[in-house]
Amino acid sequence: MSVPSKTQKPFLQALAGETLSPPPVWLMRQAGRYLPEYRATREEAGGFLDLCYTPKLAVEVTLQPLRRYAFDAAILFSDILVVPNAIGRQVAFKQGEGPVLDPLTSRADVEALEPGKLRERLGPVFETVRGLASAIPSTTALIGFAGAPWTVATYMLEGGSSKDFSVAKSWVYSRPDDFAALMEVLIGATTDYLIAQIDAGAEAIQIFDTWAGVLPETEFHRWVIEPIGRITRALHEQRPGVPVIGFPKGAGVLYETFIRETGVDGVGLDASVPLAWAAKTLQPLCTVQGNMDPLLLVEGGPLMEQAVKRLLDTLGHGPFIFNLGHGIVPQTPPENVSRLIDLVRAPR
Ligand code: 1CP
Repeated sequence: MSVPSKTQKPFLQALAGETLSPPPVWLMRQAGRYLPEYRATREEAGGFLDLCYTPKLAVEVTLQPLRRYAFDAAILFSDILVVPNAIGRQVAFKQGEGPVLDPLTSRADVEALEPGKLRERLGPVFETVRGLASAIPSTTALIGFAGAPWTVATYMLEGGSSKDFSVAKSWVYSRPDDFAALMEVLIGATTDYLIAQIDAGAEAIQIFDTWAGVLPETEFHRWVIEPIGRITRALHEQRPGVPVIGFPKGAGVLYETFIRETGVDGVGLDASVPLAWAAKTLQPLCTVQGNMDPLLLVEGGPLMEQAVKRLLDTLGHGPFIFNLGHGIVPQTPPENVSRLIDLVRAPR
């Protein structure tokens, strides 16, 4: 039996620069709390990290949305915070709250990180990827992912979610050498982690820089563009042919420089990016992915229909992957997701 070639997978064709009609579609956080079957499996797992570290259950929740909807891609079920956990930090997810980490407070804490342990400790994640590679439909692509160093660093320094990123920014501005040391560790660990996901069967990589938009221009270059550029170049050199999508959420006009300087194959647009500008300025540079507001998916109805039409009219004439501008929110009615896919796939 022949291995399915890339040409059978619309998601990979779009990332290779092809214009497809209809465009491929998947949704960030397509597995998650809006699905009752996810809530049941999560209950069975106990904690959220137990779910991420139990391959059988992680494979199951990755496949759940694919049973309901014919998405063109599956994304490994895990979290960006397994990396800090694997290099020696405590990470906990309390039901209904965000993540909680023991914050790094000193250079000694940075020097005590254990990037050499990552591959062994994240063995269950690679086993999940291997399980998925053999379980997903032949036209569905498998996406591996990691958080970008800046976004992961914010959680490690703040000890969890943040409103103003004051602790992380105080490291950036007043302890630049300590911050640079932390970022070096994260750049190396993230590259290593993504290579291992590719070797386990991931066919494309997405790098989530959720908090990219809180940095001023100078720091955006240094701590968003440079690290993601280094990771992307390392992946392209060491595992050629595997496309990389960058998602520098909130980057605004810096999206253009981000694409030019990182060399990503695709870029995830957040919901605030103007579509005509994206079509003219960004789409000639790489494949664009996005960017419907996740709250319009909660709303459904004519407002969602108009948004889908506008996206297809504006970005559908070039390399494009339909997605949201950020992850699906828990209050999303599952039937609105079916309707969305029908609208994206309707003959035009
Ligand atoms: O069941 C639960 O209560 C946990 C909710 C949840 C889920 C479903 C968390 C906790 N993480 C995830 C899975 C997840 N996280 C995936 C895989 C599933 C999929 O996409 O289908 C991915 C790609 C992520 C990535 C992630 N985790 C990001 C980057 C993307 C984004 O949404 O911005 C970030 C910032 C995180 C941290 C995190 N993990 C969980 C939460 C609630 C958060 C956000 C905390 C915050 O807002 O600061």
